Amino acid sequence: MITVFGEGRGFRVVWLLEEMGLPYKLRPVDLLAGVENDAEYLTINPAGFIPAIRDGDVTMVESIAIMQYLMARYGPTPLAPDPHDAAFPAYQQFLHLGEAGLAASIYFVVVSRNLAPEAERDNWGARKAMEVFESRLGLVTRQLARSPYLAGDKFTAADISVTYALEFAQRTGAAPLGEAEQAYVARTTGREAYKRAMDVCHATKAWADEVAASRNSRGQ
Ligand SMILES: N[C@@H](CCC(=O)N[C@@H](CS)C(=O)NCC(=O)O)C(=O)O
Repeated sequence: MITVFGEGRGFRVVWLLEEMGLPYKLRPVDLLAGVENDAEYLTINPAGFIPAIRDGDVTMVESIAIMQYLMARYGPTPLAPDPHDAAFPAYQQFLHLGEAGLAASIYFVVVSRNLAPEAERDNWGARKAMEVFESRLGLVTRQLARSPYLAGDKFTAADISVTYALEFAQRTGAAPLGEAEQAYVARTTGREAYKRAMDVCHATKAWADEVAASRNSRGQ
């Protein structure tokens, strides 16, 4: 049985597992309560960040690497086009851009704005991270003008990777999405596997519901 530790970017892993129909369990990790108090999780990932997985005697971190591991070990799956498929280069590029270009940069914008001491919130690093996010988002926008999904006509794990980053940006209010990105997110999150993943990821669901309720109360 595969165990996924933590939500956050662990949502990508849970969504992928739902798409692939693989059995798993989610073991919550509460970073806000202080990972230093979660001795069991620190034996899984001594660096203390989430997500991680345990699969038999395999332990791994890094959400994109975990997705690649699961697709390679339990595939083949249409979520990962064959390297000889014309969709493969764009798939590979956006799979990684979703984390390295989008989620990693917007994460530091958000933690700077919300968690840094007041005097350090507006800082060069956070502004640069915002620029990086926006320039990479431009590549997503350009691709969506060509095809409904990032690797072409078919949904792949690259869409899981990028959708996570776009939803994070949108929910935190760090970067509002344009019309094309909003339509894209509606398309990817309309999938049954996404909905099942949301039912499993209680913290993510509670956060999404809270954001939606607060926007509704402000008439947005
Ligand atoms: N590149 C990593 C990023 C992991 C990451 O930064 N996770 C966040 C939550 S989603 C976290 O644990 N932050 C706390 C920390 O880094 O100490 C991945 O894709 O898994």
